[in-house]
Amino acid sequence: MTRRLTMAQAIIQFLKSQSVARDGREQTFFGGCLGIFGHGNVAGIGQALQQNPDFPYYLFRNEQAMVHAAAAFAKMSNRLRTLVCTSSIGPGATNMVTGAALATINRIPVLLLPGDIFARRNVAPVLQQLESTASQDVSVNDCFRPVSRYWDRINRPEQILTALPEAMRVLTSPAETGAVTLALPQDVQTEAYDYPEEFFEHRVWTVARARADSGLLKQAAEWIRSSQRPLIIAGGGVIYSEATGELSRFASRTGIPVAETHGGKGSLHADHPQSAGAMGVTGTSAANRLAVDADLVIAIGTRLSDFTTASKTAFQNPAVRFVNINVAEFDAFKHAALPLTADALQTLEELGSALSSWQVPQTYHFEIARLRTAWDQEVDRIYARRHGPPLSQGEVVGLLNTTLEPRDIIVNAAGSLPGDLHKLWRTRDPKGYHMDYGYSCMGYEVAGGLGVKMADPSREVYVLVGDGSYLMMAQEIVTSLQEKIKLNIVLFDNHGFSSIGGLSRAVGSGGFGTEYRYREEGLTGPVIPIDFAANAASLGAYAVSARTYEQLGTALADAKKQTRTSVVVVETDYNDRVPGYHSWWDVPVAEVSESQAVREARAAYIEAIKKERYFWPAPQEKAEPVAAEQVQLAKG
Ligand SMILES: Cc1ncc(C[n+]2csc(CCOP(=O)(O)OP(=O)(O)O)c2C)c(N)n1
Ligand SMILES: [Mg+2]
Repeated sequence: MTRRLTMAQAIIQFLKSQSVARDGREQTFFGGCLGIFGHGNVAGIGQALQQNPDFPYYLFRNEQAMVHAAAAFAKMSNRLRTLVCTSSIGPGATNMVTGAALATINRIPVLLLPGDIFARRNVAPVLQQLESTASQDVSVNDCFRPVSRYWDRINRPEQILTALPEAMRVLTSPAETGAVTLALPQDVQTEAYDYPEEFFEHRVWTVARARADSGLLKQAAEWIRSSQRPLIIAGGGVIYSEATGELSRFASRTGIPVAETHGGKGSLHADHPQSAGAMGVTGTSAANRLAVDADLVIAIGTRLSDFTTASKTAFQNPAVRFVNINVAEFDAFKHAALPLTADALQTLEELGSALSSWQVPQTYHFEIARLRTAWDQEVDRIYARRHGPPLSQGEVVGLLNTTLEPRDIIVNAAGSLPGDLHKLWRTRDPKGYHMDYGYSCMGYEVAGGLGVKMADPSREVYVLVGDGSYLMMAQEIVTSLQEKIKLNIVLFDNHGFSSIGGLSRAVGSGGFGTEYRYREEGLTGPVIPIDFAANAASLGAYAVSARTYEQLGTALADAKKQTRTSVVVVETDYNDRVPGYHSWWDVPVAEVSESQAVREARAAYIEAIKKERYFWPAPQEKAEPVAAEQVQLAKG
């Protein structure tokens, strides 16, 4: 039995039939398709989508934004669901490259279907075609290769019979997932083929919970038992694996403190006695103090990026060892760790049983409690500041944290907010803190908020966005109005790049080129006044500005009552920032310079870099050499 469909129709038909299951819970994998049509997809995928109204199509404003929305949707769904993105050829396609990189770096599944140049070739060069003098097998879609976990070009309609199952394998693999790109030549999309009926049958992809090697698990338990100052680092994998409850019990029972990466923030409730808060460059005083002397680090579901390891300076105990629990072997082996290549939930359960009633030493217990109290007081201090106007970003974060409901979600990505939120946000739900800090991509915020709300319309979504990010990509406000998907947007207007301005000052460059000012002898003129509320209102959003703490409280309450997307603009102080707490980030400073400030920054840099470490395997016992006659026997 076969069905005669165009290649594009067959793709949509196939995608509709795919489900995933974990722990026996099954759900449809694709929630629909986001897209912008052009000549490269309108007659192929566009026609197929029109013919399949049960596979919803959402018209977006910018292709990069649609990939961000798809990634946010998938992240919110713990990677058990995602969205498809369709674009035309040329600029529509390359606009998606940034989104693909974000998804792949964050290990989040998205399926991208850029249109491609004719497979038939006779009419080349077609509109928007990149001509190569060396090959006719190159198009702009080759740009997706390094940022995709699976990449393919479909030059014949029957190729999807083998390409789509591969795409699904990668998308649903916790270890391999990321962007999957299938480049679809414009002519092939419309070609018909007799597809076997079996291809369209309902198919369930099981997301397995891999178990660790029993010998390594035993060894890990021994390492934990013999440790005096263990520390858990919880990454995004804890949340994706739905291991937060198990982690909470594990931490309570053993007393091991837990520090969180951006991806792992929310793994523990902020009030949990073992919660040390944020880890690394944007970490808390508690977590970073515990990291310095830790003798054993149990890194769960984290890539151990430079922000987490403070550029490899966070762990200074000469005897520190690592146990890494990760579904991806690549991550499990980082820092010469004892690798438990396995699912977080499964492994925590097994480790918990292996440790039975073991607990951290009493003195360590008290130290954790003391550090936690000191950090809590610091957060209270920052929340209670009444600075300005313009307000300090820290007190605005405080007002939001005390105003929002525990299940509300904040969405953010770039600027000075990620650092402040990582430190200061008291998370009360595993999905409450949605941050892209793998790619830290300006412009993710509004589009990402849309994806989060699409994944769970029952929750309030707060998009926190800097003025720089807003100016880069806020147009999906229109999409949110079109789809009646309400976002609560809070725009922090500090007239430029406070984050990079601060960094520029730290490297001796005095904030050069980081403020939004008119050109007058350089970019040093008056601040460019931008009426963000008018801008948002012109798109159709409910928009209001606030300058004082009280005005902001009222504005947030008003905005919440609206049924359509709202934008609350609050002016914040460019120069007032939350400090760092015992941490460092490696940003190399010019080795030679005419500027005294740069030379001083370079001298400090040379000192700081000395703390960066390499990690080598823990000393291993030598195996007994096998006697010569035994070798002979074995060969015999
Ligand atoms: C797409 C992109 N371009 C550039 C950067 C580098 N960058 C990081 S933060 C930042 C400034 C962000 O400005 P804003 O959103 O106003 O936040 P603020 O720093 O003022 O808090 C820049 C340019 C980035 N992260 N992403
Ligand atoms: Mg700014």
